[in-house]
Amino acid sequence: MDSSDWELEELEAAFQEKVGAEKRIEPKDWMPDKYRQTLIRQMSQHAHSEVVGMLPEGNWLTRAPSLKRKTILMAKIQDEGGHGLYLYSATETLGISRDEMFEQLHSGKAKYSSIFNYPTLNWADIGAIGWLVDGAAITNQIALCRCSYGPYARAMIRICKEESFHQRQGYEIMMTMAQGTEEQREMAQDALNRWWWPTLMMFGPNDANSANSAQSMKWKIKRQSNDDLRQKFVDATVPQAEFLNLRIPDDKLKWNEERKHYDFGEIDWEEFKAVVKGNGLCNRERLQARVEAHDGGKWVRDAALAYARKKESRKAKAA
Ligand code: BYC
Repeated sequence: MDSSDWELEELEAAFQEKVGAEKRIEPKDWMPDKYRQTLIRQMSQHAHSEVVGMLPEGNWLTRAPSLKRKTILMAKIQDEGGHGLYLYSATETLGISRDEMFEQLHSGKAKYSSIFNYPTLNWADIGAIGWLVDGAAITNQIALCRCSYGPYARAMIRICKEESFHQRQGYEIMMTMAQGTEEQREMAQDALNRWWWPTLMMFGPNDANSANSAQSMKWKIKRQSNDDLRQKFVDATVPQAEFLNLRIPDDKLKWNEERKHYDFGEIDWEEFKAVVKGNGLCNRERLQARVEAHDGGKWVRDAALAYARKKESRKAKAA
């Protein structure tokens, strides 16, 4: 072992001690390369999920059932775009450029949440996304508010506040439909049937198969395991479904008095893997929409850059 190895070991030990003492890591602090890479991976994927996540809901903007519903949905979608922007900015503090992140998304190298590869077929799907998808996102993101990396943790605090409004608006749509006509109730049930299992997949593979969890927990990037968060979500959501008088599509779902948790059935991991690999119902459509939006926006970026350069050169001349 030469002196640089010693030095690295000492730096790593000091880093782990700092993390263990619940001190936040900030962009200019020393960090192990793998910590940086893990954060870039997770945070950029999270940012992409927010931005791709605008697409399934955008599908219903022109067909929202009232002006009130349309304005609420528009505000929610804009919030998701904003979340993407905070997260891209927070990820840039780790030394990757936004262009590189977009390149990774557009080439299919970077992942985004599997959930956004499912279609939104009826208006109740917008309720189900708010209730279930945002509900699952909050469950996961509350834990991330205590992430060891400062910029990520701070972004999460604001995002969680906005997500909780999204979750409530989704639940309110479900309640309206569940208490509406028989046809509306059936639409709400149909949406729950289609979104339940994909929502459970959002939390990622079971702990035993989660490649990144052990190290991410040690570094306090992740504070709770995939399975613990999934269980938390199920426990919180079952009574909400009961209140709506809707049935969760799982015959194995049952309260376990001993564990004080709901038992639930096995996720179809083959479906999860297929969706993550790019073979879900909407993967191609989603990526194509993002690439077209990026290409179509080039003139706006060029114009903004030309304006900024002109302003700079005027300033320099005046000085
Ligand atoms: N989909 O070792 P694991 C929102 C990948 S959007 C796709 O457990 P990790 C909203 C995982 O990346 C909120 N891929 O990974 C927006 C890994 O592959 P790589 C989205 C998944 O990172 C609009 C591999 O599987 N939230 O709120 O320790 C409208 C092994 O997994 C998925 C976030 O992004 C998946 N579901 O844990 C409405 C939260 N699950 O990267 C709402 C931030 C796993 O090694 N992310 N994979 O090639 C996280 O908390 C963690 O990354 C995860 C996975 C819990 C998702």
